[in-house]
Amino acid sequence: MSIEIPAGLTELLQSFTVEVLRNQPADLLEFALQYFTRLKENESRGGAFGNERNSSGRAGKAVNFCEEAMQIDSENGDEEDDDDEEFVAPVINRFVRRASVCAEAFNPDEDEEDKDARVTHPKTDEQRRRLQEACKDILLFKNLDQEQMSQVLDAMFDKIVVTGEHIIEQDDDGDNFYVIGRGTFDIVLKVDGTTRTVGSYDNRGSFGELALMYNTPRAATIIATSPGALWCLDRLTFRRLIVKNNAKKRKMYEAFIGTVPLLTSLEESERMKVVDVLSTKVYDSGQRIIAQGDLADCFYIVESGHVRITMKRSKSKSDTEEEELEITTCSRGQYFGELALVTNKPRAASAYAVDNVKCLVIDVQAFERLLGPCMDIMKRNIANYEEQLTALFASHMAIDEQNA
Ligand code: 1OR
Ligand code: 1OR
Repeated sequence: MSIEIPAGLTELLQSFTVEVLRNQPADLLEFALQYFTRLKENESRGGAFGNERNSSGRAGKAVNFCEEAMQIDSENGDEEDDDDEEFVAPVINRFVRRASVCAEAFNPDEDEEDKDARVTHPKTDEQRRRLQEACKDILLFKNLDQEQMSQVLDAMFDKIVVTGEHIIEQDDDGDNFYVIGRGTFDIVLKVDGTTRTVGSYDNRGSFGELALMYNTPRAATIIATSPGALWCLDRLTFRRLIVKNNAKKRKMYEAFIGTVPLLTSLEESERMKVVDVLSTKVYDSGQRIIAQGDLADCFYIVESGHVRITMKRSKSKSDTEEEELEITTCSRGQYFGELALVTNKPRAASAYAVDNVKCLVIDVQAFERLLGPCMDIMKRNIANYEEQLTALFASHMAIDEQNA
């Protein structure tokens, strides 16, 4: 005897299960009641089942289950007009890690704010101050306007971690984006069965953006190597604010990034990933951008203006007094600040804004992750620096001797 499975049962249970995993409701029965009531309401409005999308096997937005990976720059205009049918989960507990999730529906061109989607975790003044301090150098937040930034700060919640704790496990689905409040963390990569530590964070920075931005499994494992504290931003808020901003950023920088000589060896899609992680910084004429001898954590491309690179050297062989020699100037499309990241040494030179300067800034982890294909060009230039350094110092020495 064969038992016939009613049409739609699998999809119905699947979508419900996804919503349960997504929301981790405290009262499952109550959640189920609300979920199926909303579903029925949608159906009577023609929104849920029996529509073209679902009959073709693709989940519709009306029940908010497993959407296909979002193309940030895609032409997903077909989803624009069914917003009022979107299912809003009744119970949301964002402190709970979700076991497995699928991509939330999101249209970056949508200007309409979904006020119901806002999440607020109350904080004391002291907590908010610490959070602001932790977030002030996070590149992904730099392009947000004041209102967006304040929504991000409202939505963040803290998490205390212990030594050895795995914050993120490679290949898992993404739940949160993390900003480091304090503590040290290793970045561990598993490739072909071998596990190795490829980098670390030391009391600053952020991680966990990739899975949320591109709907991919976690690209690395992050392990706490000391007791620490993290600020977490839930997936939905991250996508609503950061990914939306990235769509705008892509439009803004697409043309310029295509003209940067260093990046010509990257595919178009790789260049767009660079745009996703970059932030911009402006400097007034005379302002120092890099100080020789400092530890390095980012890389710069000049978008406008001129940057003077200088190097210190002793005034004479016996003298302890130093002077700054101008060694080169970078202009639009040129880069600097790669040397310390490639050699893992302190900054070899200083950089100053000559006029009003705007730079694209990329942090060290994104530099390592995305600019591998450009490494040959950079290494060739670094070999040139060494030759030029010897020549420059020799010529100054000759001038000094003539003057003596
Ligand atoms: P995620 O959501 O994929 C793991 O979760 C996180 O580790 C990832 O986001 C990044 O925020 C962070 N490769 C992959 N992920 C990295 C890397 C990385 N560095 C930090 N993450 N690197 C390339 C290794 C070949 C750079 C290592 C320094
Ligand atoms: P960084 O991370 O060390 C300072 O920070 C940056 O100045 C450095 O990376 C380079 O991007 C940039 N020698 C050393 N650094 C240089 C040089 C340079 N030119 C630019 N930078 N030269 C040799 C010294 C005479 C090149 C002279 C043309």
